[in-house]
Amino acid sequence: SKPTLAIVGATGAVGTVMREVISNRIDAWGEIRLIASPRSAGKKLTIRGEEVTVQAISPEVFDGVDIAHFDLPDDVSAHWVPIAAAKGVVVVDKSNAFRMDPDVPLVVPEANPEAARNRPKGIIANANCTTLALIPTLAALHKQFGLESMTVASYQAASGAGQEGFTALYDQLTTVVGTPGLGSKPGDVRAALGEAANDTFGAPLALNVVPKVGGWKEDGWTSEELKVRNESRKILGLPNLAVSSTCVRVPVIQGHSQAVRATFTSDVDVVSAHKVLSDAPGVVLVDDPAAGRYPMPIDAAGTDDTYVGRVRASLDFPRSLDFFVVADNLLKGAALNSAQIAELLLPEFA
Ligand code: 11C
Repeated sequence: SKPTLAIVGATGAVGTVMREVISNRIDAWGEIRLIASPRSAGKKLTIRGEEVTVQAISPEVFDGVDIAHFDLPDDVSAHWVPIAAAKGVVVVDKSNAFRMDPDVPLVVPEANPEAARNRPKGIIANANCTTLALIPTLAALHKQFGLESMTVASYQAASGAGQEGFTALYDQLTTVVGTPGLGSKPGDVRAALGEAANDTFGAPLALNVVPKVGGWKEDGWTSEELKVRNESRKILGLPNLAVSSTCVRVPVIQGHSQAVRATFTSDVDVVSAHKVLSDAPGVVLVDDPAAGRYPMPIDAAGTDDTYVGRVRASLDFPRSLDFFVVADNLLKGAALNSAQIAELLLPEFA
């Protein structure tokens, strides 16, 4: 019989996309349970065209479940994931709670699918959405040219902060559009939007960019910047990869973009890089600037692939390429990658 699947955190921004992704991919699953906090229990949500009643999270709700997708806040995942895993459930967890645990593989199917088989704790972690946008491109280039270091600047969408994120951006945009002339004097946008506009992103996002994503960590780095560094190292199996990352929130709804300079151990040129990227799984090369073709979030949003373009040989850095990547932060950046991980496990349940 087909394996039983659970979606934990089924009601959030990623949970909603998760239900769509599962509904639209191969129908490999028997029963699908939707699980959320007691607050959402009893709600009816649609998956595979059928209404399913949301169940409150409890140890018993995992009885008979084969694979569970978790999308919960870090501390809530840290509590519930081991409870599900102790019941023999294979957990695919999207939080940050287990990503750097040496006994938990951090899997991106385009880069390290084999890692999913070795999971001593019964847990597989799903990477951060910013890391995930980079990995299919980096993995392909690394295989061919040997990645040595990278410098990254991100342009991250509001929906990285969940439902609250894009609601806040739409609200702020509505206000600034109704107040013509804003954005040319210090403080005028802040005054129009009020103190509450700092709540979601730390500063207003409409007509602005905010060079802070995540929480503050040691020495001025943010959690998001450290995730890009640590997770890329782990997924690519390059513990000493030199990484410098600056993460920035921009007034985009869906789709995280990144400007990257990557340095390799071998010589690299644009023609060979184009060839590698054209053949890379999960990567679409969009690189015809003269025709106005380069990757952008308005074209990537709602799609499964990661996009790369603006590939240039760095002028002042040997063995280096500059390029621009974009991926939907809720799809490849979250729900889709988890769904792909779960599909890797299917032969074990055949
Ligand atoms: C953002 N990347 O765009 C974050 C959200 O570690 O999974 C996801 C945080 C994480 O705000």
